[in-house]
Amino acid sequence: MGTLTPPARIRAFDDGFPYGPAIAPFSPDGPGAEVAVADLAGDGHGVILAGGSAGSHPQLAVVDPLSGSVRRSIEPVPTQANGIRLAAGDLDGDGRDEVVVTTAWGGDGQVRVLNQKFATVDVFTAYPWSDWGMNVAAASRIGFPIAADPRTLRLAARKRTQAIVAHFRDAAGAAPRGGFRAEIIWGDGTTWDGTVLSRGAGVYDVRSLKRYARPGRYSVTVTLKDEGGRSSRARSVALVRRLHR
Ligand SMILES: [Ca+2]
Repeated sequence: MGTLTPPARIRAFDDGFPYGPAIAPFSPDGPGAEVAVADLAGDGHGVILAGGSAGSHPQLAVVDPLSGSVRRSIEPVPTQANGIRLAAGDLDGDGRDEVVVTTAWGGDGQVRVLNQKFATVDVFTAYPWSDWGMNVAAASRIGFPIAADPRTLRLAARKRTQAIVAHFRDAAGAAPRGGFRAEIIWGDGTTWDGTVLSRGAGVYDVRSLKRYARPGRYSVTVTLKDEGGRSSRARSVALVRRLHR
């Protein structure tokens, strides 16, 4: 919860009780705060995001919820904006939250998607006009995240090879029984079920056999799903070279 008018103060609550310190994300003469929570690492631990609610040069501050300290602060939109609005959610399904930023009334009216390092990965206009300001929202995650780590596979064409196609790390920890299944879209028009190998402590490899007919660069999408409806998606790459005889 944050104060929209200055001075900016943020307070987290757990089941109705204050959790962690009262947070002052900006300087005392700064704006009020818009608030979002993002699990950037996909490990079940969120950070608090504070956005300047009004004024030019709006800041996006990343706050440690336990200490209340500002880990970093950036300016995610053009300086002439009049405050920003924030949301966070896992837009690409890899278990780690992206950050969505847009401008308040008087800004450029564009929606920006930032990755976990706060680099802009997408910019779009939601409405055919600018200056009006918007709020943004993203769907909430259900349950603990499963962080996906893609791999680069180096294979030879026309040769059947066994490969680990993706790693996954479940923030829920080790499952009591193997309830995961994996689907691999190979990028050459074929789809196959991968073998899920538990490495312990909630870490999984997905393995499969594959034979590509032709050399090239293929996008390999690996989706891990559990019985409870959670899922995570790794976008791996297969570099397939010509097989020399
Ligand atoms: Ca993501």
